[in-house]
Amino acid sequence: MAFTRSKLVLIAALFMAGSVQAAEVIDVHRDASCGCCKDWIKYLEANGFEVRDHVEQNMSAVKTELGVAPRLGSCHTGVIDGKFVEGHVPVAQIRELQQRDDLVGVAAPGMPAGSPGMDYGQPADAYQVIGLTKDGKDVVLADYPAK
Ligand SMILES: [Cu+2]
Repeated sequence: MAFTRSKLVLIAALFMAGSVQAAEVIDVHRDASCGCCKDWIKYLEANGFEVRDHVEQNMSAVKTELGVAPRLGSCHTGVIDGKFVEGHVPVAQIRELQQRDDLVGVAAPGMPAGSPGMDYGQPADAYQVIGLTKDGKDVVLADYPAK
């Protein structure tokens, strides 16, 4: 009896550990008509995220509420672990954001061609991925060259 119960607990623990890994949730706020926003969502899903999609009437109000500095603005705004992910940010910098306590958000300002969800086979723009610190400073997390 005791053996059976501990076995069940072990199985439950393994199952929960597996499902936590498989379903890392990110909220994404976007305009209804935004095509590249949907392509970024597909990119996240292909990388193992569970996306909660929120169609918004007023994205600029959403960005203000989430603390996205206007200079960092793009189309959609994601939220993970209570921090913002603005625009077409690659997964590597979403991971870095999650690991850094000094950052409140990360952004790929504008809509750079060649960034995830903006890659339609055209020449890629050079772009930077910027972290926003708790005290309001921009730090460059990545520098992608033009291609
Ligand atoms: Cu976009």
